[in-house]
Amino acid sequence: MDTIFPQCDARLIKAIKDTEAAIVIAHRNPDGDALYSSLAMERILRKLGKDVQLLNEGPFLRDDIKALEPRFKKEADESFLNKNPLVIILDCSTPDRPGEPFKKVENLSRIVIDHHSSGVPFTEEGMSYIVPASPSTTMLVDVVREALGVELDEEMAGCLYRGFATDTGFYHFLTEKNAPECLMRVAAFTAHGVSPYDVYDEMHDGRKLQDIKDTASIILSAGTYLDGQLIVAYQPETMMNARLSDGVYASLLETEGVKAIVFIKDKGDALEIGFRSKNKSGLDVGSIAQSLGGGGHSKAAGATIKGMKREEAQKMLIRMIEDALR
Ligand SMILES: [Mn+2]
Repeated sequence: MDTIFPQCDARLIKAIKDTEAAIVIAHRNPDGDALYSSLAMERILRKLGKDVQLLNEGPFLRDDIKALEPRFKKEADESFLNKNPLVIILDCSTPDRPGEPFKKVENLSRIVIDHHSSGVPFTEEGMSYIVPASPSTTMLVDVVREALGVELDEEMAGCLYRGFATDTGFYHFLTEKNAPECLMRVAAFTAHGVSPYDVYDEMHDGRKLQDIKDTASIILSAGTYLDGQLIVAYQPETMMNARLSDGVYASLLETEGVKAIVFIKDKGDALEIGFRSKNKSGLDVGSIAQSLGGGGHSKAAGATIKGMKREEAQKMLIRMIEDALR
């Protein structure tokens, strides 16, 4: 059978088996896939009897991940570094993505497990497992788990499922190509006690009414461009909640005739740009984001723009989408 998951390099598996201690880092400003792939990897390593330290720069902005913050350190302990740990980097396409915590452990040997389409493998040959066809990093962690011969358990399955659910928008972004193998893995997670229904509620309920009103006000002020093919939304500096994006994208992408959404978030000293495109738009927003120094996937990506006013940035972004649609 054709597989979207190529075999893991034996050198990567050996590096994990041979080490006594490991540091696990995912990208800063983490989402569910970053954090839950870290937690799943921790569980796998502990089952193998390894010492583990989890690092993440944060911030832990979204309501659904805030509770996980205490499990992550901002910096590796000196005493832990003396154990010469293997550094396992998850869900990061470039060496700047893990942020501050990575600086102190840059000289240690490392492996990279990631599913972003842009980026560079920033490790030695045979020490990365990069599969852009995978809908989440947790799916790749599950492949590594298998290669290591570690049995699934309920906690691991819960983490692996949550990262998958986050990055697929609860199955929305799966295709006929990646669904068969991923859903087989999801079947195993549910057989180990994961309830998709409960996880959906856990990850969506409990939002503040003000956040939902803020989402509505961003949608109200959104404008259409390029004959309705593009919608640009704007989040002013006064609204800092990162949880608003999902709702904004989900609603605006349902607009008739739309091919892409550009979401500009004013962070005061910088503009954070989010891109989404429709599956059948033929638009690769990942490469647009990459040309701005960011990255991501072909249908979902992001970049940060500094030293530009909103109006100026917006004009440039509209032009970039227009060129890409041509
Ligand atoms: Mn991811």
